[in-house]
Amino acid sequence: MATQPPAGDPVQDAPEVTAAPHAAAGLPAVAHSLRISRQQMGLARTARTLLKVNQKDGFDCPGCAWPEGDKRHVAEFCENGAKAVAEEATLRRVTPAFFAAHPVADLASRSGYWLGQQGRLTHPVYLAEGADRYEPVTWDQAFRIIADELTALGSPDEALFYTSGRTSNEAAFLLQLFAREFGTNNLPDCSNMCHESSGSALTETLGVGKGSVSLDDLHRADLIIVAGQNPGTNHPRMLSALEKAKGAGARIISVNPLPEAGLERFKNPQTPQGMLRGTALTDLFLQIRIGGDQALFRLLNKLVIEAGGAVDEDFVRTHTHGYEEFAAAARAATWEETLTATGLERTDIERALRMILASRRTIVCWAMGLTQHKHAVPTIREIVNLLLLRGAVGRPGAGVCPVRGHSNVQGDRTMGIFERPSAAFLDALDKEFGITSPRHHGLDVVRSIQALRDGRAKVFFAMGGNFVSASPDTDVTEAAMRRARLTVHVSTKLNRSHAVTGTRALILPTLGRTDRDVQAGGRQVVTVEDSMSLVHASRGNLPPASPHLLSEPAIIARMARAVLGDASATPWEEFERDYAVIRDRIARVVPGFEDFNARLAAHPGGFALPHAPRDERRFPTATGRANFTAAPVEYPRVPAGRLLLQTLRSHDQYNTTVYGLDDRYRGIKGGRRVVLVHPDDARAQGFADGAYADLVSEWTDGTERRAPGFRVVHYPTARGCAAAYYPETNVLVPLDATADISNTPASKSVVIRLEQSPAD
Ligand SMILES: Nc1nc2c(c(=O)[nH]1)N[C@H]1C(S)=C(S)[C@@H](COP(=O)(O)OP(=O)(O)OC[C@H]3O[C@@H](n4cnc5c(=O)[nH]c(N)nc54)[C@H](O)[C@@H]3O)O[C@H]1N2
Ligand SMILES: Nc1nc2c(c(=O)[nH]1)N[C@H]1C(S)=C(S)[C@@H](COP(=O)(O)OP(=O)(O)OC[C@H]3O[C@@H](n4cnc5c(=O)[nH]c(N)nc54)[C@H](O)[C@@H]3O)O[C@H]1N2
Ligand SMILES: [Mo]
Repeated sequence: MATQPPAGDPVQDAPEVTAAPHAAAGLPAVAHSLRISRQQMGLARTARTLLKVNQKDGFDCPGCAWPEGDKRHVAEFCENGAKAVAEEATLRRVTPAFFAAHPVADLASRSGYWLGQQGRLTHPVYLAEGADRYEPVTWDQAFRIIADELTALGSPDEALFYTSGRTSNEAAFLLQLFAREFGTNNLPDCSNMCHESSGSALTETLGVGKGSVSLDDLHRADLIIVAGQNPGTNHPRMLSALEKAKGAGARIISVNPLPEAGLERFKNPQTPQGMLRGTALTDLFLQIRIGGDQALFRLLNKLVIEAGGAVDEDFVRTHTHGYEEFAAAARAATWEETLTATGLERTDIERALRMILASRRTIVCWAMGLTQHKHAVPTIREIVNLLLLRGAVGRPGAGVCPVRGHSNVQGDRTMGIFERPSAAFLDALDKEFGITSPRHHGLDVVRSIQALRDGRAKVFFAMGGNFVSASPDTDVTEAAMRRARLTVHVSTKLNRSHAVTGTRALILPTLGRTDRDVQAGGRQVVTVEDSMSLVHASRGNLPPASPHLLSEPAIIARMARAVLGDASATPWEEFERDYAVIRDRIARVVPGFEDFNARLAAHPGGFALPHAPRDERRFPTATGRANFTAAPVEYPRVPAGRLLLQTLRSHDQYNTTVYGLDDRYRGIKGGRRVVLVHPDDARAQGFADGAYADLVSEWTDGTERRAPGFRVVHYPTARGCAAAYYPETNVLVPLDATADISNTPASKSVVIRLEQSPAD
């Protein structure tokens, strides 16, 4: 069951550790991003590309989903945005000659870092049954292969159509239309592993599964709680917003098992004084135990209720449902249990309470630190409870702010990439296209893997992403993928999913965000939706990485014609010719997109989608009001001698794409196989700093999983907790370890023990 470090891979993983800095960004960030950009694309292309990131006539940064704001800096980019751009705009190429020289078995022995470093894919390639390597194939042949396999299936539900969150609105809309016309709702996406818990919790309680604040709200807030998020690395531009809010008097609480450099102090590279001194961001750091957040917020809610006059009674009476039941549950919370669950000091929680009571405009931001736990959904609902108590939803400067990951992950959902679509959405789609979409729900990521494993799914198609590396339980997932009859990846770069294939496999190379997209109808733009529901255009300006690339909409349109043939009345050819035609259809199907093309032209900076709770304090839930909820408090119980492992991102990666081997903000250099453990916990288990350990996860069914050879780093994380990078540690996350309700892999709470590494 062990995933060994790859053999024959020249990339050496030899981590060194220095003291972690206490500030993020500043000069080192600028220097680092320029170095990586120059290595990948040379100086002229670096200048030309970076100047267009997030400008109104440029392309949307392929990095994170943080919004741009209206007054853009000349270079509205951050270090990690620049790295994401360089990764895509690289001058390196993966050509047919590369595939001739590297059989699939060779690719499978390489690290993800090595694969990504080879450059942009240039030609469609095919791995025939029994062949040992990919060979070039024409586009027509590729679509014929897909059509043959799809039409041979016993049921459309034996096909899976995965989407990663870089896909544009236009491509996403076409993909879900194609899947439903073909006859399945099997549309798993990266959201299933990401903010699904947020969507589940918010839809039930507020009626809309998205954040309720704008950038302007953030600037106006007087208290911002950042829980389970590391913006310094993953949403660096958010630090500018926090800095601005601070400048206007806001206070910031960060809730995290790790002291994250970006949240401590931010050196704004856009201002001279920021470069020198920086701004201290966090006023109160609650160093919580992994998984303790629901208990923390439950107790805070009890204290708010008991504080007298702190509950916004008018709001509660007029707009909410379920207060009494919730208040009774909250009153039952105890200090004792909360201190055990959180590992916090009483005085810290009392300070947090005072800051909450002193604030009229409170925003809570969160990301994967809250969503990837067994009890993630009730945890996020507990945050909603707090905001409802304070009437802090649908008021300027206040609300919920789940900070999304991929740059268009939110838009893909809006476009219907969802395995459990609403009846209203399907009705609108059917009416517009004269089709009959299946009404039964499809499979999410975890259920897709189970279906492949059990032989119930046979064709796997991915619109971007790196499914086998991003998914939990690597060995199980890879074995499942190898059972497929056909695997198809629409990709920009090589990754491990291309080396772990079904009986037959295709790699279809596509345009990225930075590439110019010209179709028969002229130069095209695509659109994306950011984390704050702003929709705007994105235009690539670089010559495509190869003349053989097709755009994502073109690939779907041609696949649809090959598969559906004359049976389809959908104008796939017109869609490929001119994406404005796709937008006209989106306008008629998706609420909030009326007059899509006209509004896009009128608002180059983007337009905001409606959000009933934010705009009019209307809550389209089952009760017609905002719902208080009162789930029992849960937190992970860790047996003696074990640690709770969270799997997270280093500063030099974008999900499964590794840019480099450093994690500058945590003082790690030259390697990724590290495990961060509190010095007292490490010593108690006999591990000196620098010792090597195997990480062994223990699952409730008695099974164990092993990731060998991690350097132990004594690190000031919360007691009883550990941290190591994903995807190297995905092998430890059991497929069945998922969040209740959302089914998101619980990759932030894995019970492990450290074992002496034989190599040590
Ligand atoms: N440069 C870069 N940018 C990215 C990405 C990337 O890989 N690289 N990925 C993108 C994507 S898809 C996403 S979803 C986002 C991810 O953005 P983040 O959620 O910031 O990413 P993680 O590295 O998973 O960090 C999780 C944070 O939660 C904390 N945490 C872990 N467990 C707990 C807990 O139980 N309670 C609390 N309170 N905190 C906890 C961790 O210490 C860490 O600070 O970033 C997006 N942006
Ligand atoms: N253990 C653990 N597992 C996790 C997480 C965790 O925190 N811990 N986080 C989870 C989260 S939040 C997420 S979002 C998922 C990410 O899961 P994915 O979205 O599947 O993974 P990525 O690494 O973002 O995908 C990278 C690949 O996308 C392709 N690509 C890049 N740009 C484009 C494009 O424009 N078009 C197309 N077609 N392809 C493109 C490239 O080929 C690249 O290799 O991983 C999840 N897995
Ligand atoms: Mo994500």
